[in-house]
Order: sequence, then structure tokens, then C-alpha cells
Amino acid sequence: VEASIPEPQREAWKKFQAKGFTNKEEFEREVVRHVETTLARSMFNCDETAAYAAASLALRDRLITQWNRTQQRQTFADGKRVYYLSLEFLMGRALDNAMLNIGAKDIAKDGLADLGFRIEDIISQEHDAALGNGGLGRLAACFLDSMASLNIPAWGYGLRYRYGIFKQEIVDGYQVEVPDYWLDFNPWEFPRHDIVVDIQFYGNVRKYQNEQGKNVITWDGGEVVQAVAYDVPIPGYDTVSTNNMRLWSSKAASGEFDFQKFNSGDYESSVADQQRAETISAVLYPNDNLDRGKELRLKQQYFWVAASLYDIVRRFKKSKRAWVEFSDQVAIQLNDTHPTLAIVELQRILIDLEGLEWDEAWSIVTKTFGYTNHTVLPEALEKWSVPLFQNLLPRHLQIIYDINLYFLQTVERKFPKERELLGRVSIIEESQPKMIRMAYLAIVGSHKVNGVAELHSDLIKTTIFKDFVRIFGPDNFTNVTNGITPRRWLHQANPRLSELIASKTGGLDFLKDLNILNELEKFVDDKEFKKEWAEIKYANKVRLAKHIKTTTGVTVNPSALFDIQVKRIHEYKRQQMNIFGVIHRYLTIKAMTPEERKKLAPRVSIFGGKAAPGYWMAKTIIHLINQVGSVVNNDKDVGDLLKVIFLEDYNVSKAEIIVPASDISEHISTAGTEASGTSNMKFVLNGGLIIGTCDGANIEITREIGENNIFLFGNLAEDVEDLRHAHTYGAHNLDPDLAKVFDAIKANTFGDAGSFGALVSAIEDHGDYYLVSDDFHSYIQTQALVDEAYKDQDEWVSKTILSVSRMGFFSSDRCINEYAETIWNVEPLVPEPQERNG
Ligand code: GPK
Repeated sequence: VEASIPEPQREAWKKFQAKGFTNKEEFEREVVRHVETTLARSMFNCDETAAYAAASLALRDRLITQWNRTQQRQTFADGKRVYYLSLEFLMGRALDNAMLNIGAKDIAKDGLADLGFRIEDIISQEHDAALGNGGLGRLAACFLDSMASLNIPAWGYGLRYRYGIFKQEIVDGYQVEVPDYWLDFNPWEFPRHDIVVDIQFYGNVRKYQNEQGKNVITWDGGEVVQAVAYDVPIPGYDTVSTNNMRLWSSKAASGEFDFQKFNSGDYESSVADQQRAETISAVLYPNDNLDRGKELRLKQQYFWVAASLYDIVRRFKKSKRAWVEFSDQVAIQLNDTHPTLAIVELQRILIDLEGLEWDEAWSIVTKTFGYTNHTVLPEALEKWSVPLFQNLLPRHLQIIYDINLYFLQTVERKFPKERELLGRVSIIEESQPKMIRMAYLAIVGSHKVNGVAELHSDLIKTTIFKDFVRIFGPDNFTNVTNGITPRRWLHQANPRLSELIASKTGGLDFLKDLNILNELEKFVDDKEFKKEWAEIKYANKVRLAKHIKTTTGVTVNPSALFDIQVKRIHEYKRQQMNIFGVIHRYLTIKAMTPEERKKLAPRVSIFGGKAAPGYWMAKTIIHLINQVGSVVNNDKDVGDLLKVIFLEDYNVSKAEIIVPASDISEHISTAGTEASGTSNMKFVLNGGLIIGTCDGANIEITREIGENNIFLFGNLAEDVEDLRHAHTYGAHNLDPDLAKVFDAIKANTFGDAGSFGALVSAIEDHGDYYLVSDDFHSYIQTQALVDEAYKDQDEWVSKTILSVSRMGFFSSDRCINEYAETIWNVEPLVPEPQERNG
């Protein structure tokens, strides 16, 4: 239905157009209005939570005006849009970012002060939007920020989980999971109760000839669930462009809550139907780099993909263009294989519903999609069991079989003599039961496949996707090295450093063009500058020390070297190697004379990160870290020389406190396992150095900042396979220092050794798959180099300044520009000057 206001009445609309605030007084008026009318409170009843709510509502009024105009402008321009499909968006807090991006932070700060509040206290009231597990989800959030900031017409599509990633509590040294119910009050989302899509599951497929003699395929019966849209505005930095993130929430289809059943007393089953529908978007699966093949997860994937594609196709059809133009209007990026069903769903829409021929449809599909791979770990590559899939999505299975058939036919024509090749690249794995290999489906259905750092992109081409490079040619495979948004990860997290940089580079332009950081290079030997630089780092460490004190009760010395490893707990990321190194340090200190101890650089080893609830080994690592902490932190011989801290519930807002406070951070995955890593970039950008392996983006960071400014160690990716082979078939010689660490653990130094048996025997007896022993010596030696280097503070500070000055490459703006040019073929849509700030 057309619902636009007729021309004669539009004058009245324009006169009363929502404006929001443009100065401090108007901001205050809006805040007070929201406290009094929206929240029904008063100045006698306004705590920080209420002030946060009212300030956010005032901000969002401004945002929504910009958002509406941006959408109108994009619709009118009728150009190409990007759709970023991601099951995870790890957004963190929105208020500070919204204030910064729309340029209202100073107004809000002064206005809130007039009303009796400190802006920092108000910002910290907000609950993180934690709809993601780790790097993959945070990358999607940085990308949204960059796409809006670069004026690229783009929508994010995801799921509106009722529960985000669980909150982590540490009880007696063990991780305990607590549900994250975050939607109590969320001013940043707009329910669109008028945008509802019916999504179908199960049922039957029928094939028949219609009156014109054409073959028709229908899919019906089964269960129907409704997808309701919730929109979240995504403001760009220093632009009025405000993009949209649309999250789908599931609810029972009308009629699903069966009043007949209800009235006849069958309450339970009528309620059960409703709950079953709502379960689909209820919780985020808490696994990082792991696929578990659960039916509900597949339901989530199809629910989200089908709703998003319905939306995208509907928008395209409004433009009345021919189908061949679809990929001129639409670019869809698949964030990992989670949305791969979109390929099948679009093919289904085109052939079953729109009546296109297979080949014509398939050509549109492959031009539309791009696929980003984020891991080579075999346990993370998605596969769906054919029987499970057949039951839930019978028509989609047929289409997958057809896609596979045509694909294998072309392979056979191209490589007629290679019989085994067909089995190797088949989308269907001939196992018991048969499995659908989602990464293969994603490759076959996309025009570009990319990895997320150079080494990773090379590895996928030479290992897991090697056959596909031969089949499709090397041009279909490319690299786009990850990036991070400097708005959140420099300016918001480290306001003083940002201010100092601004004072030397002529303002905040570096937040839009991070290569401007280059200009800092001339200050590497500037005494005054270095002093300020070092003071800011110290202040950030004091801030973290306070957080440590209030959350753990442990006092740490801010002058000590802060050594930080925060990320999801995983054997491949090797937090176990870090804690073994800490134990080695502890044993070394214990064996020293008091004189020797005086020469040692004091260190605080800080850990943080969540273990997947079902990942027992990761939970054991957390337990060991806490046990080591309770022994070391209470040992009088050690004092300030070593403290071991586990920070509870690592998340985005805590990262904003932790990242600016590092001297050294650890990125020590087994070479070849960490696709990119993004926290490595964040730490260096904030004036910390890193110790790391030659893995993921560490390699490119080294290239940019120079090898004198990074502590690299360990075996190379190219040697990993041979080393593993040697463990399996030769004697595995345990590193002697590591052997001493194990002896201490076995002597119950850190509590019952039995608790840690599995950790030790993974290395001693089960092949040491992650090469902890092989890399241990190199790791310990390199940590000693860190100690030495830290003693020369003057040199250390110069290294950090030089490093920051060379980090421009790692802006997610650079990264998004590469996607836009090489994969999406999409142009920015820059707002007219009069639209800005008005
Ligand atoms: C990769 F496969 C996955 C996954 O399931 N979750 C996840 O966070 C990460 N990732 C990689 O492990 C990181 O190396 C990478 O920087 C990040 O994705 C973003 O690309």
C-alpha cells in the first residue's frame, strides 16, 4: 500500500519535521523531556540509569532523523547496496560511539554536567550488545562502522538474540556461565512490527506440470514461524550517513498460538507452539571456531537468511528492473559459511517462485555473493548431516544436489582423467551419514572467496581449497587483510592518546585517514612528546590497576610491565603456553637470591577470555591460571615481581579499558592456526608492543612497523606439519624447562595435580598437536628479551611511537575500501553538503 502524504499536505510535515537538538540547551531540554514523559520520572527520581536512558533517547532522536534521510537518499539514488550477512555482531556499547560519530559529545558532556551527571558514569550504565563470540563478530561491528563512515550504502543483517554471549563468573577459580538477558531496556533498536516475514520449515516438495505444460515445484506443509524486523541505526563518523542493521526476531505465526486449543483447556500445547517459535532467536551459540551441527542452529541460519533475502528481493522488485540487473543492485557478503544457505535460497526464489531458468538464475546468484573464510581449523568448518537437512529443508536439499551435479559435471569436463578429484570437491561428503560441506557450497556459489590476512589467504589456496583454485582459477581467491575502527579502538578507548595525536597532527583527521599517524614519526626522539606519551600509558595502567583491584581484590603495581593476553580461550591460541611460561618465571624467581631478584623487571601477567561452555580443556586452562594466581600472588618471596590476574567476563567494553593499558600483549597461536587476529592491531595502535608467532596479521604488522619493534618467536607455519608428524612417529622430546614446569604442577604446587592432568598429557602423551613444547624454549627466551628491552624505557617508548605511526594500514576503512573495490563493486553515496549537520 502506498502511504505517502499527498503533495498539498507536505508543507505541514516539513514545518514540523523532527529536528532533535543542535546545542546544549536543546539537548538538556530533550533529556528532561524524556525523563519526565518517556520514562515518567522527575528530577527527584533520576538516577544514572534513568539519565543514561534519557540521554540515549535524545541522541537517538537525532540519529533516526539522519537514518531516515540516508535511507531516502539511497532509495532515490537507486544504486548498488551491500548486504553484510553475519550471525554475529559484537557491538559493545552504543551511546559513546553515537555521540562521537554525530559530533555531539561535547554538547552532551556539558549538558549532562548541567543536569548533575558525569558523562563517563552515564556511558558506563549501558549494557554491552554482545551478539557475538569473538573476533568474527567484532570484525562485523567494525565493518558496519567503516561502511557508514565511508558513506557506503550498506545493511547488516543478523539475528536479534534474546540472550547474547553468556556472562562469565569465576567461582573458586572455575568459569561459571550466567545468561546475558540484555533486552530489558534497549533504546537503540526500533521494532518494525509491520515488517514481518513468514518462514517455512519441514513439509513436502511436490513436482507437477501446470496448464502451460511447465514443470512447477512447490514446497508446502510443515511449520511456519514469523520473522519480525528490529532496526538499529549505524551512524558514520563525521557524516550524516546512517546505515541500518536489521536483526530478525522469531515469533509464532498468527494462528500459531491456537485459541481453540487454549479455550478448550489445552493450554500447554498452545503455549508450547509459541515457545518453540520464539526459541529460534533465543540464544547465540557460544562456540568460537567450532561447529556442533545442532538442528536449532540450522533453523537459526535458515530463518535469518530467508527473512533477509525476502527483504532484499522485495526491495529490488520495487525498482522494477529486470532480473539480470540484480547483481548491479545487490552485493551480498557471507561472513563465514553461516549464511551459505542464502545462495540456495536465492536460487530457489529465482527458479521456483520467479520462474527463471536454472542457468540464468545461477549466473545471477554467483555474481551476487562473496564469501569470507575465517579459519582453517577442521573442527570449525561447517557440515550438515543430509538426513537432518532433508527433514528441515527438503526443497533446499534438492537444489544443493542439483548445484553439485552441474558443478561436478564441469569439473569432469575440465579434468576428465581425475576421478578422485570429483569425490574430493563434491559438496556432498560420502560419509555415514552423508554431510553437506558448507564451505564448498559457498565457494561454488560465489564470485570471490577471501581470507582475512595474507598468510591465511595463501594457506586456504594451498591447503583446504587447493582443488578449487585449480577449478575456478586463482582470480576467484583473494586476500583482504582485516582492520579495526580507529574511532572505537583509539579515540573512545584512549581519549588522552587521541588528543595528544590530534595536537600534533592538526586535529582529528587521522580518525578518517589513519595513515596520517605517519606524522608522529618525527616525534620518536622528542623528549617532551615522549614524556606525555609515557604518562598517558601510565595513566591507562593506573585505570586498569583500579579495575583489577575492584574486581579481584589484588593490588598490582602500575609501574610493573603489564603483559596481557585477552581473547577466547582455545588450545590453538595457547593460553596454556603463556601460563606455563608464568610458572617457569615463578620457579625462576623462587630459585633466585634476594640480590638476583632486585635486578628483575616486575611483571603483571593478565589473562581474560571466555571458554565455550562445552570446551573442557579450555575451562581447565582458566582453572590453572586462577590456581597459579592464588599461589603466586600470595607468595612473600615474589611480592611485586610477579602477579597473575584473570579478569572475569572479558567483553568489548572491558577491552576498551584493557587494550590501552598493555606494555606487551600476547598473540602466540601455533603458526598457521590464527587466521588474522584483530586484537593484535588494537594493542599496537594503543602504544603497546607485542610478543607473537609468525601467524595471521602478526606478519603484516611486522612488515609495517618493522621487525625491531615486535618480539617474534617460534616455528613457522611451513614447518608445522613435519613437526606434528615427528611427534606422532618419533620420540617426542619434552623441552627441559617445560618438564620442570610439569614437575611443579605434578607436585601439587598449584593445588591438586589431577585437575590439570589432561593439560599436561595433551603435550606429554597425546602428540602435542599445538606444538607447545616445540615453541617453549623460543618463547621463554623471547620473554627474556622483553624483560631486557623494558629496562630501557626511553628506547621502549620510541619503539611504541614508531609502531603507532606505522599502523595506518590496519584501519577497517582501508579494509572496507578493498572489499568495495575488489569484491562488491560499489561506490560511496556522499551526502550533499547542505545535508550535513542540519
Ligand atoms: C574465526 F572461524 C572463526 C570463528 O568461528 N570465530 C572467529 O572469531 C576469527 N574467528 C579468527 O579466529 C581470527 O583469527 C580472525 O581475526 C577473526 O575471525 C576475524 O576474521
